[in-house]
Amino acid sequence: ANPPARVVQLGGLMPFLREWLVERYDAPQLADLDEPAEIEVAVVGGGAPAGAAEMDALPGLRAIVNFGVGYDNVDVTEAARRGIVVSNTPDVLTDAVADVAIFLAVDLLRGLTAADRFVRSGAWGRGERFPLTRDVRGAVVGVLGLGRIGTATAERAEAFGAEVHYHSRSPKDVAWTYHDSPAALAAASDVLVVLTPGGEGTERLVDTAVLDALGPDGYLVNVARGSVVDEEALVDALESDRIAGAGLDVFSDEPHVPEALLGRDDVVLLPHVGSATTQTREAMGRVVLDNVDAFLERGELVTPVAPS
Ligand code: 8YV
Repeated sequence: ANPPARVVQLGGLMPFLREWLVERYDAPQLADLDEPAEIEVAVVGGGAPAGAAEMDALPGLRAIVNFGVGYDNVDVTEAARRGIVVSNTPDVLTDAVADVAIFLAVDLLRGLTAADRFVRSGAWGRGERFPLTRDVRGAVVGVLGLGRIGTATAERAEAFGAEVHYHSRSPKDVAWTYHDSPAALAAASDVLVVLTPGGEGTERLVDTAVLDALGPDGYLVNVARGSVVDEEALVDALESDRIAGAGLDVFSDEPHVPEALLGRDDVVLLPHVGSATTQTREAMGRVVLDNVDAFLERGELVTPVAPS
């Protein structure tokens, strides 16, 4: 008989990663697990929760390997308390996510996907005119959270001739303009791009006050986590024309998108595709495997997250 599996799969992993995990480690799904006590490593996908309940179900667990750079689905504090280490997939998805962030910023300013809808509706053919939009050059792009993806987004914004402002917990050694609060950043921004991690420290960081500071000519982009934006406040600000529009790749309760947003022409809605290219997802999968290998071989993770 084969030795019992030491690796388990939690949540929705992509088919190629499932196959790799089965081939290499004979890793079952949590539901199909015979000997939970033998499991040392849990590979978590699709933002599936990994909290006290999952840790209780796997008494021998020593490492949680998360597919995704964001790990707000993992209870890192509880893991640390139990001596369980956690890894994520940084760096390999930075460009892909920053591409979507800048795409949404440019799209909102230039109305491109709205213009596509305009053509498809037959309006252009009937002789209607699409309204004028706004230059990207000279616009202020405000980056909320100047980490890896925030920095890559700021560099892209500069390449478009936009002016970059930012807010982070502390000022960084960069030439861009720092603001000491999200509201101050929003007040200075034409497009506010949310790029903070999700989780407790950032929950509803973008609230009514921040949206009102952004103002009737300001746009919001969120490619981080739905939890960072107060979604009800956002819908309210859009419905009362207190902000100009929003580009959203993430939502509070995915895949549920607030009904009130679906019919609006001033919003661009994406199904959480920031990292969703073949190359990037494969690279993320490779980082996951490297972490599992390194942990099983020498008890170390390649890309550990700092315990909170
Ligand atoms: C993933 C993401 O789609 O990396 C992240 O934090 O949000 C995306 O790349 C997500 O983690 C679900 O697997």
